[in-house]
Amino acid sequence: MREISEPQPTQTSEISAPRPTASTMPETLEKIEEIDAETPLVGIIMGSKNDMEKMQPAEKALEDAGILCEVRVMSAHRDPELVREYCMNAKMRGMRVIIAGAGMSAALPGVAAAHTELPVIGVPILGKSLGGLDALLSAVQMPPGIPVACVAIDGAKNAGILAARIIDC
Ligand code: RP5
Repeated sequence: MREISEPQPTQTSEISAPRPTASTMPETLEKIEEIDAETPLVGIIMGSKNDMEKMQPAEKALEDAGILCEVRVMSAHRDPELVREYCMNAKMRGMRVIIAGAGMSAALPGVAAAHTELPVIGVPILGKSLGGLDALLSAVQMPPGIPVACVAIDGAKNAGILAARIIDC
């Protein structure tokens, strides 16, 4: 019959206290926390600086919800390369949602959605003619597979609230 022996001591003498690694060093942790705290979760983009006032309620809604966002002007027609680059990098930068506002032939929400896997919320902006229907249809009539969630004409506030809800899910 085999005897049950006392558990053999392991080589504890060679095991020393864990050394601080990059991930446990207080100053590194501090830096990581700083980076996290400064990463915008929502990118608010718009086709013209003239859209700024109409898009402001989105920023305000996110601010009220305690969600960090960044605001950028870039036109799908005038700065296509910038839009492409911004949207392609958004997810990698830690963003969760893009809000895209534009008026007239509002290509920006759709072009944004074409270049990111993030949810894109389109805000059609009322222009000088057609009662904003031009922008509404441009944002809403997306081909299958490239979704844009579209709020009302000049509905930036709802876009901000919706983005906050998506992030809280
Ligand atoms: C769109 O054309 C912009 O989003 C803006 O709403 C509209 C007019 O642009 P601006 O002439 O005011 O720059 O691209």
